Amino acid sequence: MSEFFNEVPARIPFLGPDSDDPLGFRWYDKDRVVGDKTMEAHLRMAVCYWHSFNWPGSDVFGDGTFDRPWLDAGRDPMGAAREKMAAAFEFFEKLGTPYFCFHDHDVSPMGASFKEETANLEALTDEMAAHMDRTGVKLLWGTARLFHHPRYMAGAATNPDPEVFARAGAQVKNCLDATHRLSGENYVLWGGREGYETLLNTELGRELDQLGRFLNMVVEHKHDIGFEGTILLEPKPQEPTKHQYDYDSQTCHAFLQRYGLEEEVKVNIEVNHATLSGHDFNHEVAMAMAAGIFGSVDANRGDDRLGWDTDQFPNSVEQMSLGMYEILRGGGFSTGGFNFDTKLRRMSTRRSDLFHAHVGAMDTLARSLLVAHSMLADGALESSREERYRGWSDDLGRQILAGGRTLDDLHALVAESNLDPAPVSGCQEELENLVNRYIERVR
Ligand code: XUL
Ligand code: CO
Repeated sequence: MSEFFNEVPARIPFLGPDSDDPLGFRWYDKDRVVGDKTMEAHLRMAVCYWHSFNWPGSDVFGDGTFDRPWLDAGRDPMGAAREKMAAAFEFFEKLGTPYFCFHDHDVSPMGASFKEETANLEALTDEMAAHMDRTGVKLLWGTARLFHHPRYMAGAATNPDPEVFARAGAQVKNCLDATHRLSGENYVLWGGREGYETLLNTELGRELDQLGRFLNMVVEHKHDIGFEGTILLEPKPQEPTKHQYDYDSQTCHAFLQRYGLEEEVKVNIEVNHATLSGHDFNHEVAMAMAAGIFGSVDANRGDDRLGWDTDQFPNSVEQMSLGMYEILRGGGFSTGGFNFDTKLRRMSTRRSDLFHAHVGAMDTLARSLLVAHSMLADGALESSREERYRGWSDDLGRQILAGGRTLDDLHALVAESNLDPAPVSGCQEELENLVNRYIERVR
């Protein structure tokens, strides 16, 4: 079989931190045991089909710049889809990520009718299954593209027209069935157009009810077909829609509770979406962990001065170590993992640039795992955090939380003993220095 990435060796090797080889891993040593698991099992990394194979490098001002022959105009859609699939699996195998993720229409042409769309996906799902068997690469999650076709311009589940809702439901059934057939470990819903542009034409409460019903139908179907993966919402505050309902982890949690889904659905947190919502990545992870809805991560980064989703490859060990710390502290991934929802810059036009980008990103996550694991194992942050909240284990704290004290009680207590607790340092700079020490010393 002719190779697409023929300038890259059959497998990216692990060469260690002193290596200068740009196509060797310096930190990602998949079999290295960190705590109770290998790096591969901790990180569960996935390549995304869409930006890496189904995006030509276009932007709103210009055409595609990348060498992706299967995206050329005039190609037979099924033939082009097969060529793309062969290149994608060659890439996954050479890179050595255990997983990939896809949208229905990344792998399968839309066709002229719904019947054709369904048949295309069924045929290409069988072919994906064969590639997966051959290479051992697994599916982290599937998702339906409910935001691309003009019919979804005013939303899919939140559309004012129930026929659009029905079309979206049928599309999700196809994609969830395909994900199940491929033993996908999760199914994701990113509501890119589940929101509004202007309140002047929008019934916000009604749209939320529609979205709640849609998600319940997805969960009902999951149980009907025996899909055991996790259903995940992917929070994002805006872009493409001005306001999106799945704003951030905390908003998603309230939504899930309101529609009775908090035990059924978790979140797929994307780093760049976190920053767009005005939060740090580690905040989003910690909030989801606290609510019991942490599921998976779309690993990428934004740009400090650009207010949109730049989807760059993660390269900050500090940012990812802080997020990783919250993930490990909460017990790590179960069905989730790190999916590289990442785009090359438009000028990165060599075929090998896709490898350089992923190798750097995988090394960033591997090194961050080592940093986070040793910070947690040494307990340095945990012991000062425990000390900070120590009062809550004493009588007063326990009684307050158990509901055994009223405001009258507190008034009497404070008046009686003239309670006037002294402020205690939060030691923030000392703790920040401690994190930097771990980053400097990791090996
Ligand atoms: C968009 C985004 C999507 C989802 C899948 O910002 O992150 O790629 O991850 O639909
Ligand atoms: Co994403």
